[in-house]
Amino acid sequence: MSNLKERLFKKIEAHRPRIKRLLDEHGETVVNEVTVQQIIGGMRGIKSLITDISYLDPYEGIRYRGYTLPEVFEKLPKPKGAKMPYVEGLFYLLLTGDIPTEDEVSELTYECVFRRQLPKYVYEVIDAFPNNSHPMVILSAAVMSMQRESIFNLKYQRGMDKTDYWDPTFEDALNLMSKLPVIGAHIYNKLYAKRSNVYQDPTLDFGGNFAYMMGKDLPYDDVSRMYFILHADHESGNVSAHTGHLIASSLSDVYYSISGMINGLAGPLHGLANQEVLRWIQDLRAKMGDKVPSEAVMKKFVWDTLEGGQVVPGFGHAVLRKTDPRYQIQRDFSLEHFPEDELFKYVDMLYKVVPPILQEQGKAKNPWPNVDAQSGVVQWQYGVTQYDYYTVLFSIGRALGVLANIIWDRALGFPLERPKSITTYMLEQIVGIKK
Ligand code: HAX
Repeated sequence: MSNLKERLFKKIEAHRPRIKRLLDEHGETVVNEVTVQQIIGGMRGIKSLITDISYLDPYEGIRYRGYTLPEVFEKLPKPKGAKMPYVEGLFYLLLTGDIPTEDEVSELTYECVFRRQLPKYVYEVIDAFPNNSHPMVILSAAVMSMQRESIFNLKYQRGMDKTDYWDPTFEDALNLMSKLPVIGAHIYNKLYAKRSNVYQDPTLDFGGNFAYMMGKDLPYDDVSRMYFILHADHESGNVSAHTGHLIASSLSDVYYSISGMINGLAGPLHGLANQEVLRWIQDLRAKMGDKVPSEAVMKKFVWDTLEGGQVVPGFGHAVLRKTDPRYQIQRDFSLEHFPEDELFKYVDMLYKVVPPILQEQGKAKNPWPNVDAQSGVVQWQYGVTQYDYYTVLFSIGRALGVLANIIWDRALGFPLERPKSITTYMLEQIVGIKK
């Protein structure tokens, strides 16, 4: 058993009695009351999911296993010469809650290199798609095609004790997580770079090998590490994380779950917003020619968007009530590496003009930018200008958190998810509306 798996097993054994005690001694304790607004309004704010992998505070932003993002970037081990940490180290942290040592990350990285090899049929599935398919469709289908590889599914069919479910799920998760960057890079090379027979570099880590397969020079390796780590988790209630968890709760394996997660992320109100931001800015850029717009022009562009009944992509959030720290970290990176870039100047001006406009309009509860407002600009700067592709990158990152959660779901024996629905008439009766 690997060091990581051994440590994880100890943590699981220590955690199981905590869940049992909560259920046995406090199963009937009321945590929340639910309002009509919450039932109709997408279940906002109802405390009804449990995860220890990350927690989102509306004002502070995300913490992974108790660590803020700056702490995560500072504390996790980094490859030689890199400024950003190993993605594998982040996965170790998400799974165990412990910051791994250099040796522990090396062992996991080594383990993942062996699992990176993509079966030939997956390349064929990807290659079979027409070149005008959206990359998220191809990604979802490629993951789905690998379901036959599931060790969990095989062992389940043969019969397995419930307490052992986490073990083959861990194996599936490590296999899928290692292969996702290879799938992502192959989709990029097929659709945009038109490069075939791209090899991997087994001496490189998750982020380094991804940059290598994308054909991008340094520091795109660090950009990739930063990007995957920033997008890894945002507690359990967001659409992608919740979809992954929900599907897995029926004991579907991680291939079904992550394919579903990808489909949820592909919506413009969620992960696709990073693509939408770039598309939206390019519309204005096309009108402006080479010039950066004045503040007055930018304000009009924002108002026109709102008055056209559209949302301003990259702004607002269902939970956050301040500037997203994931935005801030990418902004700081941009300020350090390309402060004079024209596209960055657009984004920077939006940071200035959008919040007061959303406040004046008075609808959005959070007028501040989220992660997606800034992430496309960073990719663009390093040559990934095909913005349809950005949500694929988000997916590779998000899978890390969702996979870690699914392993823990299995370890703690969380049951099939099944909330209760009622009819409109029943709700009217509850509040006393008479027909
Ligand atoms: N532009 C215009 N209107 C906005 C807005 C924005 N950026 N953000 C919120 N609103 C509007 C909502 O559409 C809603 O309008 P209606 O009452 O007419 O339905 C109203 O303000 C109240 O919404 P809210 O409670 O503040 O926000 P929600 O929790 O309902 O929605 C969203 C959160 C992220 C979906 C929303 O802010 C939005 O659509 N933002 C733009 C798209 C975007 O950037 N999505 C990515 C979010 C981060 C993420 O998940 N990344 O993956």
